[in-house]
Amino acid sequence: MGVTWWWITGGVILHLTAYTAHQSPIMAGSTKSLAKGSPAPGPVPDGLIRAYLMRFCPFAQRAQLVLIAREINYEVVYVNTLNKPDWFFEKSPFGLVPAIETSEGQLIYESLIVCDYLDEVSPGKKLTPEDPFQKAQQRMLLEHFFKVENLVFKILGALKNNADTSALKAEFLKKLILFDEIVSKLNTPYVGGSSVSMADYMMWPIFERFSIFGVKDCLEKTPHLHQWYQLMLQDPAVKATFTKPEVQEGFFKLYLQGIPEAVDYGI
Ligand SMILES: N[C@@H](CCC(=O)N[C@@H](CS)C(=O)NCC(=O)O)C(=O)O
Repeated sequence: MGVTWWWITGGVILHLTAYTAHQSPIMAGSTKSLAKGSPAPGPVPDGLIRAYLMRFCPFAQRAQLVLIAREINYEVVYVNTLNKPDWFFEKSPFGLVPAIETSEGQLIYESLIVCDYLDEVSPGKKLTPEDPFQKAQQRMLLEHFFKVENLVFKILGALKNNADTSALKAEFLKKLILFDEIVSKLNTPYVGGSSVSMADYMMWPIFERFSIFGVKDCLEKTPHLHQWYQLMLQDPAVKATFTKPEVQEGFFKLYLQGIPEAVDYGI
């Protein structure tokens, strides 16, 4: 049986699972990410899923939210995405986190695909509705959300280039207000109904980062999303993966300067 610890390091919470029979070698207990030159991790112990993550990556957080919400036994290998080890491309061909690996050596990458896989293989109540129409509704809602997400990444691009972000932020607010109207018509506390579901978790990591993109105040103009945001803050998986804004900001400052150590900020 596995033993699970929760470690809180500089506001970053690590969920590490060690097996008495299969104590993971360097990675699972490692607090720093693996960078270029570091040896490839060994095989994944039986009964575990290994998640290749980066602490501050919103896409990686999606995977971690699902791993936690679905109570999956997993270990984490943190990868330095700013200075990647060569072997990482064998795990994730695009060189992106998240990716997961099973003890049979199956590899799955791209956050939405990873999350669907994790939800499908785990026993118990699924995060994605079984009903085809409800499932389609969640997917359509996410398509609307991606318009908001795309603008966040445009703002990120502008910040990287030291460009003015005011026009992009104004466009972002417009899109967020439109999205708020869509969410208001759902008339449910979570976007998929009365309990948290896959779409909520796919959206959350971007909302958690609103402050680093300088758009957190937009939530004051989007009451339904603001209410949803407050509700999501109470969710156990969100609480377990939450990174304080000041820690996010510390990472982000270094990240914008292209400093590879950014990914280990706070530890
Ligand atoms: N579409 C991918 C995006 C993942 C992604 O962009 N991850 C970033 C970290 S937040 C990464 O690994 N970047 C490394 C790189 O761009 O080389 C997904 O949804 O999983």
